[in-house]
Amino acid sequence: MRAHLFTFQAFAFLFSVYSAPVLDTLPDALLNGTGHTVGYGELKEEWRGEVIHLSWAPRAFLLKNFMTDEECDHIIALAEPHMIKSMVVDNDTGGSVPSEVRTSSGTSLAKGHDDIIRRIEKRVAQVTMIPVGHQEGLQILHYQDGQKYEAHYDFFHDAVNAAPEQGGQRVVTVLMYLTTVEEGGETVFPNADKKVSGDKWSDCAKKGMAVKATRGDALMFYSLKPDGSNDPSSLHSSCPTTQGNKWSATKWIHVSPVMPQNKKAELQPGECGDSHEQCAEWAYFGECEKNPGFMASSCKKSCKLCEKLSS
Ligand SMILES: O=C(O)CCC(=O)C(=O)O
Repeated sequence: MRAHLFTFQAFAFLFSVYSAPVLDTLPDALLNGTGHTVGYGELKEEWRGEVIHLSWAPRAFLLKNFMTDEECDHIIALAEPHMIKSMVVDNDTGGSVPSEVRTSSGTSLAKGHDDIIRRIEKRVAQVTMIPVGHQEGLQILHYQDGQKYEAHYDFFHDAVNAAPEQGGQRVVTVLMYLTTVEEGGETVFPNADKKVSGDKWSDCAKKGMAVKATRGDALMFYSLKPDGSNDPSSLHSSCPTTQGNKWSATKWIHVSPVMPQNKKAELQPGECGDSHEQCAEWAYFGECEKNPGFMASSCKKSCKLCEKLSS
């Protein structure tokens, strides 16, 4: 497989060239849910790693050393006590159903779960150039003893999940590898415009363009084409993990903000807290300083005003 190396800055430039039609059709993608534009600079670049271009069909990039060992261990430790057999989306109802298509176990973590998760979410926003508000929570998967995830698309086939009020269609996926797999466990794209070959790949991986699960790396690929239509070349699967353990964490990013806008949180009378569910995210993006009037009345907890008010 031919790979091209980029620094993140070069990649950002390329992305702006290749993805211009997507952004033209997605003006909401530039809003963070507060009416403020989230520019590249505003996300305060922190990750400057190596980006390896994998293919254009699907549009896929490998982000080397995207996460630290501590971050990988932290996610596994949070997820491990809650792992259950994985479910898949039922195309007719939009609900979750158990399936032999995905034999791994999994769980999910709420967005903004803690400081470490927020830092990772911010990094995902930086590399995708789409604000955190467009991300779903983290999905964590664990595969062992030949467990796999058969070929599927990340874009939705049903109108329920792709509803505009839920953020619309998924546009891009960032799949983070939390462990290095000894044998198998590759993510493979059987409809890609190229195939891997050679002894280091499993037979399953050789069916298409594949990526080895390597701790700390992240695979970023697009489910939609630049014109916004579903990309059939984004079909992908997780090959059976035949030796070792595979832990992965997936971020799905939508064309519009996922969180319900202006959703009120329940506060007891006299309680000092946040009265919007988005307060933590707004605070993270600096709204306590940029928009102090609104934030001091609606997001006291996230702006750390409760301590001051009680003293
Ligand atoms: O774990 C993998 O390699 C694939 C995961 C996946 O396909 C997904 O989360 O949609």
